[in-house]
Amino acid sequence: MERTLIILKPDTIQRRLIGRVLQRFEDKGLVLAGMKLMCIDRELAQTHYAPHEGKPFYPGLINYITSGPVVVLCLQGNRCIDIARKVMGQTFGFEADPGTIRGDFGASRSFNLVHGSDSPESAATEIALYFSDNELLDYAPNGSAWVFPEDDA
Ligand code: 3AN
Repeated sequence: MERTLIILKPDTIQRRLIGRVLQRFEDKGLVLAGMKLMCIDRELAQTHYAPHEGKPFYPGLINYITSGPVVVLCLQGNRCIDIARKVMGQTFGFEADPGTIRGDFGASRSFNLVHGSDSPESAATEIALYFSDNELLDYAPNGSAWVFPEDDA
């Protein structure tokens, strides 16, 4: 089973969209392995976004992600990294397709509601940044065999 790191960013929390955004991932059948409400300090934000350091939007990105509480999720399921990114939609709300989180709730370049890991390598690094092993649960909810059949790994 693959895992990915999702962040419901400060705009999702301030706009009271936590439930509706989380519902998109649950509807798809992805399983919650971990979840916490927290504030990201500047040091953690700089570590997380180190690959973007030096880009013009980097200072704004750090200010945005540290501007208020976030909800951090670890989701689990076959192909969940790619699935979660499709559920999220393209980076900018004004380009994202309707039916995606960013397409349905976002309209800007900078406030894009959610973060999702973009590869198995970044998922492993990012999950370790936000969760210790004992905060992650490995379980199969009733019905998950109907979402992730054994012969479909
Ligand atoms: P994604 O989150 O879709 O993987 P990336 O990895 O290209 O997007 O960018 C990481 C984050 O940086 C985005 N989520 C977005 O918040 C921000 N970002 C990327 N490009 C821009 C930009 N041109 N202007 C403002 N913010 C940007």
